[in-house]
Amino acid sequence: MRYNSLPWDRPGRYILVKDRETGFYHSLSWAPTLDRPYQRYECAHGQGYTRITTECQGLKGVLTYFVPRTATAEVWRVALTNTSAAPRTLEIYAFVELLMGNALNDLINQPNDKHFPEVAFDDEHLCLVASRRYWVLNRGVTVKQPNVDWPYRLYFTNSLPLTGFDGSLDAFIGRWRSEANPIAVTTGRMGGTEITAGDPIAALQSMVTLEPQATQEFVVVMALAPKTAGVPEFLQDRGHLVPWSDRQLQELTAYWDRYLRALVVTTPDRDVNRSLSIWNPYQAAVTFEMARNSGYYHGGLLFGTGLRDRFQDILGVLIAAPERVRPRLRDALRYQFADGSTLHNFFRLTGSGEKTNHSDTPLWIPFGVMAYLKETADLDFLQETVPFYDGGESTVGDRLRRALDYSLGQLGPNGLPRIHKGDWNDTLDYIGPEGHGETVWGACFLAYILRETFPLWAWLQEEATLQRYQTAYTQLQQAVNERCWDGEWYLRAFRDDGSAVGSHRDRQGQLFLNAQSWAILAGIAPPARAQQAIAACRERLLTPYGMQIVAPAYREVEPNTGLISRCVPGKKENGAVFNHASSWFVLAALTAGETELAWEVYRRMLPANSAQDRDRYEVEPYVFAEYVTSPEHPTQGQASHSWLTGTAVWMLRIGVDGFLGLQPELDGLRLAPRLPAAWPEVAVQRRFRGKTLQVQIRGSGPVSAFTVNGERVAGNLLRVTDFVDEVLTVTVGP
Ligand code: IFM
Repeated sequence: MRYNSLPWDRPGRYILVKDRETGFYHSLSWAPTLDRPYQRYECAHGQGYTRITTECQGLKGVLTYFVPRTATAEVWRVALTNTSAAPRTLEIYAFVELLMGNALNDLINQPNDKHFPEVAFDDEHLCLVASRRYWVLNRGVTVKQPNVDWPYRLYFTNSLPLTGFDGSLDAFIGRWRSEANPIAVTTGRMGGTEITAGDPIAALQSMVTLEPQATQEFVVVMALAPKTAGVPEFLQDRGHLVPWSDRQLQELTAYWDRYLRALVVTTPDRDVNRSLSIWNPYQAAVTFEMARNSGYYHGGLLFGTGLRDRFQDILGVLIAAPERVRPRLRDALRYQFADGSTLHNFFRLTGSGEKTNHSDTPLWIPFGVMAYLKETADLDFLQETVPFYDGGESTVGDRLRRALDYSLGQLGPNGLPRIHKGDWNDTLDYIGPEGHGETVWGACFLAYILRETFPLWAWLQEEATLQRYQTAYTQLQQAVNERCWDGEWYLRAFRDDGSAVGSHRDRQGQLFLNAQSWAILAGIAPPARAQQAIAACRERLLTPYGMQIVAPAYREVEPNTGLISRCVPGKKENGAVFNHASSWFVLAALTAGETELAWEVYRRMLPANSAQDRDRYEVEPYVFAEYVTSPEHPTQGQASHSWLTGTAVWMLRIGVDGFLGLQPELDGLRLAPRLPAAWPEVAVQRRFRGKTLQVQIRGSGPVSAFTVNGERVAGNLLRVTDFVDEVLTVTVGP
């Protein structure tokens, strides 16, 4: 498969079906034979699979694509039905183009990269086998290359009897043709090509005869295995591939059903239920597993995996799969230096990465570890030893302190963290190149993280540490309130020369959302200022899709602010509805007691609402996208960077911890619902520390008592360890 394959709506993975008598052929997934007279096209996405149903010229195809949980393979499961009145003799072509190379090289030096792929037919196992003899591993443009081959083989087969194959793109497509009319399909003659250089594909031909109303089931499998392992076991017996694939699909579906049972939310709002119980946890899990890898939006070669993203992504799987988080945290902690600083991003294949000095990155360590501890109470984790990136090792508990101390050591002239290369907002990257510029958001974030850890130091009885961090918190609070209040809202930053960013005095970039949200979330903003800041945001930043990240957007470049001002107004960090930031505002509004406003913004952000105009929205309308273009740009409502966004985990947790108020703490689950008026009653099933909680919540407001399996408990903290039952029925409210 070609990286960012061009043209983009040619996804490959085609099954072309040709009527032998008429010579007419079409693809079971529509593309690339877009001009054929289809009577039906339907594409359904489920948890772990995509199913495309087409009807064309008396043939119905149901094509299900999925990746099994336990086999390194991609499966195309097909049911082909003859819906016409006459018997049909059909040629079936399964086709995929293989990249088999280094994505960057493929773009800039394909002729060279073309010397190393090989595709051959395995007569014994009846499959095409592809590999390459030389693996370009560099990330940049260099002639220095390691002397290694690609250690895998790719296998491609069809469960139907095979009548022909091709491994060469040129041979299969032919001259002056395209995927929509390959010469091999048009003539019905496969070339039987094997290649040792050139453009690799895997194409297989089969024949079937179908009586009227008869259905042929078959499966195409593309599998990957280390060269040392040989042909995967499930390919050894092609006769069993169909039942094997059905079992795999059942297991996959069962896996997701199990996974999603960890959280089932029932509110009066169908979109919320569908989001919190299905698509939002699913997106969060996919983000945790895959979305940070290279793909259309994310140049894996360029960015690798971001450390701050890594520590946020865990939030999304903690409820359903906390056991997957501990190893993930351990792994990510390897990118911390002994002085507490961190790489900003890393590359899993090479273990290398970049130290960019974004001011916030180290702080996501205590953020992530605290989230894990609060969910699991697995305090032993703090004693585990993890290596530093620059040699030596120390315990996880120590790593938290180092990250905090490093960040506290970075305070600048106003007592705020120096921004260096940027903060969470990557595009505020030229505010402090000389090392003097400071971040107001960063100060709030640091204060928030410090406060997050207070219960831990108290729990561990580390009085001195607790006091030290409490003092630091108070100092940050003072600095922000004394120096960063602009009259109606908080400033965003100070440049190297001391000038402010995010002031009403500016012509553009006056009001930044994050500084307001986090001043509230950190408990820094006194109530009156919190209300003023919220009012300003509501007045200037609220759009039909959520909150704009900044307004007015930059229309003139400000070299001493950064790339934000080079982004087009209304998109990306320059004034889009940047969903990640918008979600933080929802939490801030909730925290400030503005439940109805929080709900209104949350509701607008749900893909079911923001993606109502599908053709304008353009990306998958069932997951959150990084941003939706704001009214500051003519294409308002257009979204980008679907899947790949921290929004997913925050919207999930704001829904569950925020509105429903099920908040993990070290000693239990705090019950603090903040239901909007439209939800008089809700029910939640949530897994927590090995138990299943079935929570019924009626009404909102402070909880002074609740019942567990009919027993009254005073206060609002559910200590699950106080109960022996595995299922706890919890009732909150009258
Ligand atoms: O915070 C970043 C994130 O890490 C990557 N995407 C953009 C965000 C805002 O700049």
